[in-house]
This record gives sequence, structure tokens and C-alpha cells, in this order.
Amino acid sequence: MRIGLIAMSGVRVRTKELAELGVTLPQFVNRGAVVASLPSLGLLTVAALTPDDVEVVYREIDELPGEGELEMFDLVGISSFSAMIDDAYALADSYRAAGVPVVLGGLHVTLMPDEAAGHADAIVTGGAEGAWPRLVADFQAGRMKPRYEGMRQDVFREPWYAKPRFDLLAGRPYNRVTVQTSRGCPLNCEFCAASLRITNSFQQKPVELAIAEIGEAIAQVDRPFLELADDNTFVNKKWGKQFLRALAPMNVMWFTETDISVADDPELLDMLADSGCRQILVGLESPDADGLAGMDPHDWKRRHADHYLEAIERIQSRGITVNGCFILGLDGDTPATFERVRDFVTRSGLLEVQLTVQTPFPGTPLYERLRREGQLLSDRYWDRCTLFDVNYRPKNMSVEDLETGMRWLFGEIYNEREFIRRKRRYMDILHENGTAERLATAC
Ligand code: B12
Repeated sequence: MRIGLIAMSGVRVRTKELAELGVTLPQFVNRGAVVASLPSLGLLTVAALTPDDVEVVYREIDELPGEGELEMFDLVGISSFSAMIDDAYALADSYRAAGVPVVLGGLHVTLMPDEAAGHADAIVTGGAEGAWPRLVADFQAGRMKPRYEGMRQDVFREPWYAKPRFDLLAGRPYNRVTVQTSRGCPLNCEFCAASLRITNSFQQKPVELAIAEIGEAIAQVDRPFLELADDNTFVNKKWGKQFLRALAPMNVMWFTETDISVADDPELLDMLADSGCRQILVGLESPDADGLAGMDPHDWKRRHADHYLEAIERIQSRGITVNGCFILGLDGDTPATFERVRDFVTRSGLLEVQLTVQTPFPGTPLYERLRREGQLLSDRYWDRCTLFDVNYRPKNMSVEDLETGMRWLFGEIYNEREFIRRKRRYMDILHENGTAERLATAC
């Protein structure tokens, strides 16, 4: 038996003008095509959960023959994010029309299971852990069911855990690999459409497993750069220090997403720098503390906003750049907000900035609220879930204000002169702290 796992990879920017201005989804511009071809860790995990006697083939969507031709398999599994779900459905429909049964899984399918079920012989919601092995066994026995619910907890424990099949990446042109050390995030922000939506609670991988995966992942590619595919890696500082202690000798440069509280722990910051961490992506969301009110149930982000400037300085002085993320179009935002974001970026010394528009991804609490309030611009806009398209009426400005303000802000922040200015300032901070010299002798 031969199973084809197909990744809907690539990035999606519908607004050409913004694309030209240069969007920096974690360093979009710099990483360009490389980032777009990050492998699907979800499908490498599904592959690992497949019984050994079944052949698994991993394909990027661009590797398929195209134009009406299909590579044939006994069963096809397709992964899903919202932005390309219609392409995923079209592919699933073609396979089914050709008589090949299709399974759909992933974030979008978990959030919109009924819709997805219309394009699949079976869907998997939640993690593949606990569902995929049963599904394959049922398929082999000729009794595959239409729906399987995967594990939403204990995913990193026996018997559910499986080490992703990084070996499937061998010989492929990647130089960035992803490893997940945790799933979910205790902050529980209203807008979050990430791994939080496939878990019941924050799940953390034991350090030994995370390190073993990293070792295997980086062994597959030349000059690897590691990305942790986490939503918030350093929630638990004790775990964080154990992890960094084990990671440091591996001599790998890496990046992750975490919250601003890492800045409160000087020892952790030193360890981050010493372990090869080159950048962390932090959801600052707004320069205005009041703009963060109600974003998460404990007002965690609002309570931390007053320390943003100091925290950024502390992190960057260690030689770890902060990619500060701002969400435009929050309830508290007005047309004056764009200038405030620009001024904050100038004051903060942030080297990298990620500007995105608030996006009501289907199935999130934000989506439910805006739908209830009648603020969504259409019923179905999944292909516009790019983080750059406006899909709702903001509270304190018009849709046009938001679009115009966003374009203006992109022009202000993503231009070469500005980037050079930010880079100079960053280098000055490094020299003042003696960090530049230390980095030059490291990695
Ligand atoms: C790496 C990454 C990428 C890579 C993806 C590479 C790839 N081929 O998968 C790249 C850079 C290409 C990318 C692109 C985009 N991304 Co992105 N990305 C991520 C990131 C950081 C990690 C995803 C990951 O690897 N998770 C770990 C794996 C293990 O989890 P998983 O995929 O959910 O898989 C598990 C289950 O879902 C399930 N499963 C998944 N697939 C399948 C399939 C089957 C058959 C089965 C049975 C089970 C199953 O089993 C897995 C194991 O339990 C997340 C943020 C985050 N921290 O989660 C954003 C994230 C997924 N991206 C997001 C977005 C918006 C985008 C873009 C639209 C950006 C843009 N404008 O271009 C594009 C869309 C691409 C597309 N093709 O649709 C959103 C998606 C939200 C949503 N609900 O759709 C996220 C959550 C970030 C955010 N801001 O909220 N991204």
C-alpha cells in the first residue's frame, strides 16, 4: 500500500501592492523562496505515525504533475491552512473523482470540520496522534470512517508520540527545518488560529525528545537553520533552561516565537544567546496598552505592554534580534494608530517588524464574535486569510482607513533607508554591550 501525503506549501499574498512594499512575515523579504518552501512538519508527523509496512510518499503541491494529471496513490492525505484550503479541496475533489480516497486534516479542517467533510472520504480533527494509526488500520480493513478525532492532550507521550520522519527531507533543497517543542499557548488570545486550536492545554515536549528531533532534522540538510514551530516556546523557564543547556553544544542557529517575558530572566537571555538563538518573534500586537485590553482572558498582554521598550532593549543587547509583531485594526485602533506604531518602532530599536491585519480565521473566538456582531465583510473569505487582507469592519475606523493606513505604514517601515537605520542602531547596541565581538567569535 502507498500513501501520498501532500503539503499545501508556499506563501500567499493577494495584495500585490503590499507584496511589493515587502511584507516581513518572519523575515519574508530576506528569506523569500526559502521560507515558502519550509516542509510540512504536520505531514512529517503523519508519516511517522504510519505503520512501517505502508509506503509513504511526501510531496509538495508544486511537485505534483499538474494540469489534469495526478500521481496515483492508494490513499491521499492533505494538510490544511485556511488561505489555501480551496486549492486543497480542489485537489481532493480531483483525486476522489479519479477514485483515490482522500483524508483531510490540519488546522483549517479542525476548525471547519463540516465544510471539509464535503471534500473528503475521511477527516481528522485535532492532532494526527491517536487518529492516523486507527484510520490507516481501518482503511486497510476496508472500514474507514468519515471522521476521526485525534488527541488534544498527551500528544508528546507514549503511545501517542511519534518522531517526525525528518529522513523524508533528505536530498531536498531545504536549508531551514522546523521542529515543534510545544503545542498550544496558555495566553489564549482571541485571534489565535495556531496550534492552540488543536489542543486542550499547553503541551510541552520532554527536552530529550526535542533535542533528538533537532539532531535528526538538522542532519538532513546543508548548513541548517532551525525554526521552532511553536506558538510560545519559553512559557516554562525551567524547561527552557534545560532545553537551552542541551541545545547549545549542537552549534545550530535558530529562531522561535515566544512571549516578551523572556526578557525578565537574565540567565535565560544569556543562555538563549549562547545556544545560537538569532531571533525571536514576539507578538507585541499594539504600542498602546489599552489597545490590548481583553485580547487574552487574563489581560496578560496589556499588563506587560508598559515594559515593551525596556524588554526589547534587554533582548537585543544579547545579540538576539526581536521581530516585533503588530496587529493592525484592533478594536481600539483608530486612524491615529498607524503613526503610533511607526513612532514605537522608531523608539524601540526593533530590528525587524511584522505588520499584519487582524484576521478572523474561521473557527476562532474572534471570528465568532465578529460574526455575531455582524462585522464580517462576507460569509466565506478563506482565501483572504493571508494576514494582509481586511475581512471585517474595524470598530473605530472604516475598512478604507485600515487599508490606507496599512499601506502607509508598510511604506514607512519596510524601506531600505529605515532598515539600514534600524540595523545601525542595533549594531551600536551590540558594540556598546561588547556583544558584537562575542558573536564574531561564536558560530
Ligand atoms: C511553518 C509555518 C508555515 C510554513 C508552512 C510549511 C508547510 N508546508 O506546512 C510556511 C512558511 C510555508 C507558511 C505559510 C503560510 N502560513 Co504559516 N505557519 C507556520 C507555523 C509557524 C508552524 C506550523 C507547523 O509546522 N506546525 C506544527 C505541526 C506539527 O502542526 P500542524 O501542521 O497543525 O499538524 C498537526 C495537525 O494539524 C494534524 N495534521 C496536519 N495536517 C494533517 C494532514 C492529515 C492528512 C492528517 C491526518 C492530520 C494533519 O497532525 C499534525 C500533528 O498532530 C504556524 C504558526 C504556529 N506556531 O503554529 C504558522 C501558521 C500555520 N501560518 C499561518 C498563515 C496565515 C500562513 C500563510 C497564509 C501566510 C501567507 N500570507 O502566505 C501561508 C499559508 C500557506 C498555505 N499553503 O496555506 C497561520 C494559519 C492559520 C490558519 N488557521 O490557517 C499560522 C497558524 C500562523 C498564524 N499567524 O496564525 N507557514
